[in-house]
Amino acid sequence: MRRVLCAAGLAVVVLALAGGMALARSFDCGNPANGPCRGTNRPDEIRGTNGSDAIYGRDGVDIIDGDMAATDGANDTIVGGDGADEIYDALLADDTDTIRGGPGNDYIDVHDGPTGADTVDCGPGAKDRVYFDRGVDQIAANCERQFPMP
Ligand SMILES: [Ca+2]
Ligand SMILES: [Ca+2]
Ligand SMILES: [Ca+2]
Ligand SMILES: [Ca+2]
Repeated sequence: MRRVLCAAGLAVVVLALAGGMALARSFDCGNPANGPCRGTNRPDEIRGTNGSDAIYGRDGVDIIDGDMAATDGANDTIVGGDGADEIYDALLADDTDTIRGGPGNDYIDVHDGPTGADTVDCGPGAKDRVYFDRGVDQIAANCERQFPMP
């Protein structure tokens, strides 16, 4: 009996290790008309569509790209959630995007052209970085490292 319990305990440990080492989930968002595009509580790689996406990375260090094409022109809302996320909405789209980094030191890029005033709120974090269009995009003071681009 003792040996059986021991084997069961080992199996639980192996499963827990496998779960912790799971790779990031990588996926494309579906039709935005079907509702928001949500990641998992682990690291995700999420790609938006040519339409107007609402993307939530949730927990984990996520990589999120709101645009698929340089001629997008649709307005995205992206929320990184917890974790040091990388958020891109910068494919020369000239659209008006709303980005919220959430907790963690996020990297946010909304440098996409002279029209379309993007709004960025980096949320908690001591070293949030944002690259943006100088004099066009609205960047909150909680983005500690601001890089205005010409
Ligand atoms: Ca996630
Ligand atoms: Ca996240
Ligand atoms: Ca911009
Ligand atoms: Ca942040």
